[in-house]
Amino acid sequence: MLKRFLNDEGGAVTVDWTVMTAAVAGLGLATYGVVSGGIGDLSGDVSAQLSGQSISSRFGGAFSLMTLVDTTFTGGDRGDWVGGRLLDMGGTLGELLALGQNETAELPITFPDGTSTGRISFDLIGGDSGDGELVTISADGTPVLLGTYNVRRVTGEMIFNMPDVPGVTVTTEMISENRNLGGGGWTDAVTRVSIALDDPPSNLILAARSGTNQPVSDEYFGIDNVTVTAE
Ligand SMILES: [Ca+2]
Ligand SMILES: [Ca+2]
Ligand SMILES: [Ca+2]
Repeated sequence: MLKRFLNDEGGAVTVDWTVMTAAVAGLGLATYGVVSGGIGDLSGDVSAQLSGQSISSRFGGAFSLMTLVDTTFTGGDRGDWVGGRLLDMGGTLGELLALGQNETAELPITFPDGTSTGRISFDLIGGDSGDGELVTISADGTPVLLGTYNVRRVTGEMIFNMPDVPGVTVTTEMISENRNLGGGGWTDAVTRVSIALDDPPSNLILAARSGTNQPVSDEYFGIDNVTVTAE
């Protein structure tokens, strides 16, 4: 019986086709009936989300904290700093940007639109046998921090003076003093410097100038662990 059915090539294909297409069409209608409510609901949600979306033309309010610079001079990476010299002082000082006799190093900074506060932080190192020389930190040419380093003081410390500059707040925190941290055999001093700028300009040049008067093998000022953030 099966053999005869398999060998039988007769029959009305149109009847089978009509029944099958009717079944498929019916299934499609049934499926639409089940999901149409959900799809309509979802497309309504998407429409509401898209039409309610606004795009800000300013960064203002679009960011709360943005890191612009994070430089440790590791592996000889000086970031955007211009001037000075990359040296590995060994010890716990390691790689830093050193300023020798009357050298200046500059960091160009770009603050995004909408920055209400710019924060610049770095370690300032008084290295080796400094004997009362001055280091000057400036923002766009205006001195914001003056420091002296004198290894011959009993404490081997740095002493700071902050000029009164409107919109600029400078704080210093002593990290280490009167200990040899690297470089020559003399003791060194490390101070964490933090500079807060209210409504900073879009482009600002941070500069550090060393007033040392002997080679870097004797004395230097150093910069390390630089971060700049925008809020
Ligand atoms: Ca370093
Ligand atoms: Ca030293
Ligand atoms: Ca000197």
